[in-house]
Order: sequence, then C-alpha cells, then structure tokens
Amino acid sequence: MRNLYDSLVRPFIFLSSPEMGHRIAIYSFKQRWFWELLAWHFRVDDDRFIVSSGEVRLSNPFGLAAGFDKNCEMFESLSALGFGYLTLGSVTLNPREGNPKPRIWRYPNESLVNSMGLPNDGAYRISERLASTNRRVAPLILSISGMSLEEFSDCYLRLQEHADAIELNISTPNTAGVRIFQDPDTFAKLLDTVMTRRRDNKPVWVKLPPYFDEKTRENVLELVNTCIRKSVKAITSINTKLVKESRASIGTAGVSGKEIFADMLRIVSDIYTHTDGKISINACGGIFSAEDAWKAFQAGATTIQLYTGFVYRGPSIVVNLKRQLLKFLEKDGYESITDVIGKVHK
Ligand code: RRO
Repeated sequence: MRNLYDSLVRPFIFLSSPEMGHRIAIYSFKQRWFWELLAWHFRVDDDRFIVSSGEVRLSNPFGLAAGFDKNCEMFESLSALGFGYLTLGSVTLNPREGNPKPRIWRYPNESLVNSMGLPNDGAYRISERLASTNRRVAPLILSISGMSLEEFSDCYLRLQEHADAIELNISTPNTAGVRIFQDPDTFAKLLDTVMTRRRDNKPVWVKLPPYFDEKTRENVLELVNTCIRKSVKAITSINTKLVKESRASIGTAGVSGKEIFADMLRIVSDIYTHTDGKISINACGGIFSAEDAWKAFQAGATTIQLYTGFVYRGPSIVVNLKRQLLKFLEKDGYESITDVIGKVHK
C-alpha cells in the first residue's frame, strides 16, 4: 500500500493544488464501502497499544489531528484505517466560508502551510450529520472554536452528545478573533463558562499554540496551569507555526509537518516536565515515522496526532507505525506503550 501510495496515488494527487488534493481525498473517503472492504489490511490490534488520554480509553495512541475532516464527513472510512481516535473539526457555531483561496501550499520539505480561516458547515448541520450515524467507529474528539464566550460554549452544547471528548481550539494562527482566548484570564473564563453550562461530563481537551521565546513560553505555561486547575483532561501540542506568507490573502499562514517536528518535541518535553506528567499530552506536529513517534512518547506524549504525515505517507501510515512500534517495544523490552511515556525524563 505504501508503495502504491508513494509511486502512484500521491504523485497523482500532488498534480493538483493542495486544496483540490484535499477534495480528492474527501471524495475518496466518502466511498465508505471501499475503505470498509480494505479494513482488514489496516488492522493491527495489540493490547500493548492500549492507552488512556484525557479520560478516553483508546485501543491505540495514533489519532487523526483536527483539520483533515473539518466537516465530520469521513470519519467512518478514517476509522477503518486503524486510528485510535479521530479529532474532527474544528467546528464553529455558525457556518464559515474561511479565507479566499488559494489557502494551502506544499513546502518542499514535507511540510504544508495553510491559511484556511476555519471553514466549516457549522455546529447545527454537523451535529445532524453526526447524529445520523450509529456505526461503531473509533472514539471521536470534536475540535471546536469560537470568537466569543457565548459562541464557543453554544458550540460545545450543540456537539457534546456526539463526542467522546471536546478539544477546545484556542490556537489557530489564521483567525485573529480566536486568539483572545490565549489571554490567561479570558481562557479561564472560557473554561468556567464551558464547565458550568455543559450538561454532561465529557472530558475537555485543549489545543495549545507553539512558542519560540521566553515570554510566549510563560504565557502558554500559564494556560497549562489553568488547564490543570480547571480540570482539563488533556493538552494537544502544538498547533501550526505562524509565518509570513505573501500568497495568503491575510499575509500569514500556519506551517505544519516536518518543519515543526523539533519544536513540537521541545514543547511536549517542556510541558511534560512542567506538569510532572499530571496531564495527558497529545503530540501533534511533524510525526511521520515510528522513530518520530517514539521520540514523542519518550518526551512525554500519551498519544500522537497525525495530519501532514498522513497526507505525505498515505492511508497506511497508522498500520505501518503500529508494526514498527511493536518492534521498538520488543527491542527495548517494554511491556506497553504507557511504559515509554516521559522516559527521557526518568
Ligand atoms: O482553519 C484554519 O485555518 C486552521 C485552524 Br482552525 C487551526 O487550528 N490550525 C491551522 O493551522 N489552520
């Protein structure tokens, strides 16, 4: 499969623009029967993969990151690929067009840069879509976002019943209005509002931005402290890296993929030591191989989230990571993946 993807499918998809490539992927993953027929090929179950992140029990630690299935329309097929969980969205209360196209570009070093601007069908349509399935799929984490306390928490209320956990996205670099929640006081208010208005006790996860200087580091670590104080169950680090991008209508964009792997590892490690391993961390940023995943687990990650690696390595990425990971566990004499978490600090 990997060879077929590398030699045929990816070159074909990459002939078109990245956004058209994404649309081809969406079309293909809407053919549920096809992926369910192939599901046996992607299946590698093993008790050594079982982990619990943010109070969600997972059959394996490889999750899909938010952004790939923004409208929650492919999760049944994606589930057949062997993901341990799927982060869908980000969804906002009302539908959004996002920024004008073009708004995704490929970098030569297996990285992507995007300035999507939160395009999605909105929480009303998406909750209907989620309600219409009763198929067994991997745990669903719904990523939500918003530009006011009301909008954010209304979106939470609309979607909570369909989710195994909700991931609050306060870190997109492409929608300035969302960034108000990176102010620690405003963030604390958001958590208070969500936690008091919600009707259930679904675990809340938070996706945090990267940091590159001491001032931003202190700000993010303060957000981490707030997460712990307010019973957030898991942190996802990191969102994409804000860069200048003259081709983007807004003049800036967010980089994902190999270019941010080292930053992700540094930040996961930093947050793990800062919190003494007391909160689950989902590592997100440039993970392509089992070596990368291994480093992320050792740095303190409980799970791995994939997006750009999935685009470049294709549908077999999860099964390949699992096979390799089993070899790593055996070689180093570990009984399960949970024994590897944070090992570099111990
Ligand atoms: O939609 C986007 O522009 C976007 C989001 Br919500 C995000 O969290 N991260 C990103 O790189 N792009």
